[in-house]
Amino acid sequence: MLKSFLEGLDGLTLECEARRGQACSLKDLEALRVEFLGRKGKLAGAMVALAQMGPEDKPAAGKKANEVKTALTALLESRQAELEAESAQGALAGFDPSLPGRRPAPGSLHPVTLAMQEICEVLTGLGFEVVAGPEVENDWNNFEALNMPPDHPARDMQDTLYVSENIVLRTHTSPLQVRTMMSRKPPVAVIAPGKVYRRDSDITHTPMFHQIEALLVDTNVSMADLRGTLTAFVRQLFSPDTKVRFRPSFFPFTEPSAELDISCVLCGGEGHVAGAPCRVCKRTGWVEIGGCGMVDPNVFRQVGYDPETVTGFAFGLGVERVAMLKYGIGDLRMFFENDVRFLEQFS
Ligand code: 2U9
Repeated sequence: MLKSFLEGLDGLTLECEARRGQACSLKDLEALRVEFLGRKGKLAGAMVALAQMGPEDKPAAGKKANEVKTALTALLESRQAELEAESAQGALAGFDPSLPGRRPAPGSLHPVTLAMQEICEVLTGLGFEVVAGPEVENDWNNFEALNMPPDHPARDMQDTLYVSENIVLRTHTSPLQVRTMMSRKPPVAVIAPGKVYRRDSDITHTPMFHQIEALLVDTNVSMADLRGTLTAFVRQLFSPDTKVRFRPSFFPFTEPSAELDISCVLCGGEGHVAGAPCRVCKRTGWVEIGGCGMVDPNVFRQVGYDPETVTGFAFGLGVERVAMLKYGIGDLRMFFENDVRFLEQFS
């Protein structure tokens, strides 16, 4: 009786060993576990026989039954581990976790943005406050308030991008200073950076470009203040020995007006580099970076400021122009082509 009992138990182990490999899913394996180790399973059946044995056979039979239970459990558990490993590998088919990760290419700021930021930093350091506003403007803010009456040539359809009869894409950032003066009393010290639009397109002009303009209004503001402010500004923006030159000019919104030149950023005003003519200033020693002047009394009258009480200066810079000089870029079109080989040099 004992012998056949023990042989039967060994048979269970052998059968389980043979069949565990056929379990191809965790569900199959669970069915196998129930068949061998479940409450009504094969091992449980053997235990019923064990209960009926005589006291002389029970110890050996019990010991064997326990060993077989342990063996069956181990066989089924090891198969479970195999199945789980297989399914994990299946989900990751084609994935090699030892490969290095893909690093996303880091972006960088556009050189025009960089120049704009640097200009704003210097001017806010000198006490100016940044103002912003709409790129779609009404006729009054863009022209009329700035001493450009309806028959002014700048209003020509040839030069300005019209949205409707009285609405334009701002042709300069000056309407921002108009808005500022309409909503505040003097003193005012603001800078207006932003995109502007003109009906112009060739190698040196784009329909959209960036300007930054400054306006200072207070009692007793003079042209000497303008010149001193601009000198401090360009010395911080370019280099400490940069010189400033005013050339007489005309703008409707300033009187007197001047073109603003600085000593050449490449040759330092010498006009030549290592004996050769300077390619940046064409031997003149000077480069133009913008314009400036004293605010025209007509502009003050339009915004409700008293030109007998206050005076003011204003200046304007083309940001693409500043960026070309600062970073040594020879062609305006580079800014708009967005060639990654160009852009990544500014990271
Ligand atoms: C108000 C009054 C006066 C702003 C000024 C310029 C001269 C100027 C150019 C620089 C290069 C335009 O981008 S550019 O082509 N700007 O020459 N801008 S004075 O004068 C103002 C502005 C606002 C109320």
